[in-house]
Amino acid sequence: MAYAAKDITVLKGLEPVRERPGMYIGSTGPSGLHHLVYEVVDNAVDEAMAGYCTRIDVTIQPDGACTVSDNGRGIPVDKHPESRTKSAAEVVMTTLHAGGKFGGDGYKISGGLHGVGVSVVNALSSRLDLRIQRDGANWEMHFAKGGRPQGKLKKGKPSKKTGTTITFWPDVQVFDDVDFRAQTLVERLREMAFLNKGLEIRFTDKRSDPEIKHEFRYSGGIVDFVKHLNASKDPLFKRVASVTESNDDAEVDVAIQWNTGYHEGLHSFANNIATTEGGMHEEGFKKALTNVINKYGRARALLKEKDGKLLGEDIREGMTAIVSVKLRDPQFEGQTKTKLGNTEMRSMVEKTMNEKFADWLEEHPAEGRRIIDKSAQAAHARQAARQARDLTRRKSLLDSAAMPGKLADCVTRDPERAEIFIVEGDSAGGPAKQARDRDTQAILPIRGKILNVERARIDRMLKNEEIQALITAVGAGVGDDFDIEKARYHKLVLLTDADVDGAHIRTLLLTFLYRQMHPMLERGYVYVAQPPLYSVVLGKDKIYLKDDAALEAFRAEHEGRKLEIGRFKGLGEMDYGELWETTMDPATRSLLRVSIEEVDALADDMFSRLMGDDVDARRSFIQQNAADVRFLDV
Ligand code: 0RA
Repeated sequence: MAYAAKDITVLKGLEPVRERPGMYIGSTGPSGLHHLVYEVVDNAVDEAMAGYCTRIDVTIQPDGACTVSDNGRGIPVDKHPESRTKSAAEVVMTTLHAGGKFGGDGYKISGGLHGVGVSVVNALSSRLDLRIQRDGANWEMHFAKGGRPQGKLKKGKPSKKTGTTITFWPDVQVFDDVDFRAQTLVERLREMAFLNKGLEIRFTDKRSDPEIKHEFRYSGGIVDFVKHLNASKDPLFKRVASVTESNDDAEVDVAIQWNTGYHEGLHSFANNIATTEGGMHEEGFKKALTNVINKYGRARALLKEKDGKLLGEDIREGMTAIVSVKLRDPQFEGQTKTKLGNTEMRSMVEKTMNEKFADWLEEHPAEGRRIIDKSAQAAHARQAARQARDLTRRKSLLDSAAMPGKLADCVTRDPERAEIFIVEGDSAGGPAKQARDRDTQAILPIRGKILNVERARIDRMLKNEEIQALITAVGAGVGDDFDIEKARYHKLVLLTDADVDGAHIRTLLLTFLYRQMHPMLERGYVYVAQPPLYSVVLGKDKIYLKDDAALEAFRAEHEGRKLEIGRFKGLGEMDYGELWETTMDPATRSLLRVSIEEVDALADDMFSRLMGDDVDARRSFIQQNAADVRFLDV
């Protein structure tokens, strides 16, 4: 294969990209593949931010190519000053980092992962078609594998419009897989539209019949973003607080709302890139938010001197906020280069918030009061949790002598072999203690009394004697202090009745474990036992069936035969032999491992409904989900 001399220089220009794609786009997996699209879109967004582009179209073609079209100024088509033979467009498409050099005084602040430019997309494609509308005409240029120009930029028919259209075919020799995932692109494009108020972004996937189409345009920008994030939640008030500031060097945009939940949803961006590791803009935001809320609470006498200061974490509980900054020369730091390092953004965000969010509160006293109330509640819960934690910690200092009286501990001290059964009700605790294998199985009975904790706020759960016994038995602390390496058991088995009360107590315990002993779930140490619901006597044999479905199947199998069916109303009705055989004997039992994803997905909903005031919603939620959670069978 012989290249023309002029192509060789071009190939040299893009050669490093072909050699080490990961350096430029992160990876050659799905993330790198989608990055190609973002790279071209970012260039179009730059045009929008400079005030020249109002619409971007992204289309996945039936053959898998991607087209990105915009109505910006168009890539310059005149001869490039440094190379008299090449058009500026050719240089942009075939030289690394060429893009920015033409911007001049343009506000070039968007930019992909490394701000690498469209030439990288060209380098990693097997073909690329470029169409430009500019200087009164249509222009075209084509590139083959690796960004090799096929001829020069050609002038075509007249055009009154301006813009750039790039179609590229990702190279199968570079990427593990060249199938774009529509959902991935749609989510990023929607985010881009939120972050760039008024910009119209359209997406079409022509691979499917019918085509998938989306159109995003948000006149409210990040205010709409916050509304979108809170759509499935229960907002504390309708309004979204919005604070903005801009000067010649940078722009700050903040939108905040609170919901009745407990999750902190702070999302920050720098130049449209999600800064998941935070950075200076986040620091400035948090510091000012804490300061403004405390001052406001004091000034309005909503907070008492004796209550002490609200902490940032109290204020941010249930908050959904977007902090978006745009600046000329962003410094991305951290493990994944998603932490903003520019110190000037800390002071700019802090100052903006201190002034303008304080103004917002003055203008919205009803909202202000609700924020303070909610934060004060969170502070109260935090203090109660701390007290409970100190209490259990002091108890556990005394080691095994301090183990709760109700605990029938196992003999082994090897956590790998040790199991703890959390058993509902004293009546079942007895048989379980008799049935167990003393060497490896510990029993901790928990009385139904915990059910009376109607609003099972975590702080109240921590005060509960039964819960304290559980914490002490597990021996690894709670919350932020929880140390999984200290856990005394690597199997924690919830053993509850198969009725609504049992489901309730199970949900409460899972809630507690999720919040206060999360690593137990992460490691897969939490299980649900499956005591049978029915026993059937068939001749000399007694058979146990776990639920209605199993009973129906059994009936069908033994049609015509006389079956003596018994139903266990609760664990207490089983004798210890039955309990051992059906539920506890490792050789015959079937345990369900609780999957973290399942609890994760439930968590938000679970907390807001379980912890909320709506008793009916809470009751129906427990009934639906406690029985419904699909645990993994092991
Ligand atoms: C170089 C210089 C200018 C714009 C662009 C590149 C540009 C690149 C892309 C990629 C996709 N869409 C694009 N739109 C524009 C500035 C042009 C000027 O100063 O007139």
